[in-house]
Amino acid sequence: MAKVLLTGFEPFGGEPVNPSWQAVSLVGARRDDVAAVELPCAFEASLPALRAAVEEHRPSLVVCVGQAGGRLEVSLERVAINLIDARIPDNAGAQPVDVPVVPGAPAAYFTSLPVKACVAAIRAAGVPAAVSHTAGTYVCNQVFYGLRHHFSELRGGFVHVPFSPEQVAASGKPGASLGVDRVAVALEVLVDTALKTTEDLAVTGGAEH
Ligand code: PCA
Repeated sequence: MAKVLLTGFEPFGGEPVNPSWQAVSLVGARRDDVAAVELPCAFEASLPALRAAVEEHRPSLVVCVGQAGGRLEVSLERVAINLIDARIPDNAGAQPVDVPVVPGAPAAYFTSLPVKACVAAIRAAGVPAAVSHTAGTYVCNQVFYGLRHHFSELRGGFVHVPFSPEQVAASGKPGASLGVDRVAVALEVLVDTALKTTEDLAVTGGAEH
């Protein structure tokens, strides 16, 4: 049985691919201890799909991964908020605005990944990475919040990844990108670091804005 569950998302927003799933599936193919599952980019279906994956694979560590176009680095998300405010419709056509992920539940949860140690290890492997303090208000934040609310006993968190160079090239506009192979390296380093780190590093990862 796999002890690590990695999830990526299906393409959304008009993109033909989603680098989160491309990288996650590479890691899943390389490692016996990792199960790779693709989640739908749809508010109604995403958390049931996550639940099914957790029940099937019974992991002790869950890392959900999503695309964050425009980001410069692999972003280790620190906070999930109990809010959905969709800027664009999801893949099922739903566009909820200002509704909670879980009615009556706490405003936010923190990741239980050692994000500072993971950032340091990913950078040491030659891939740009940083701590992020917002996972947005779309399906990724919903999945991150649901993971921490429904599976709080599991070690888990969320990682956003930049567009791939192929996506930026196809857009015909300048923009930040990171190759899917580099993202896959970062995810492997992250998994190894999370599995062996019980206490996070006390180094700064904060931001003024
Ligand atoms: N990124 C979106 C949803 C799916 C994905 O890969 C987000 O950041 O919410």
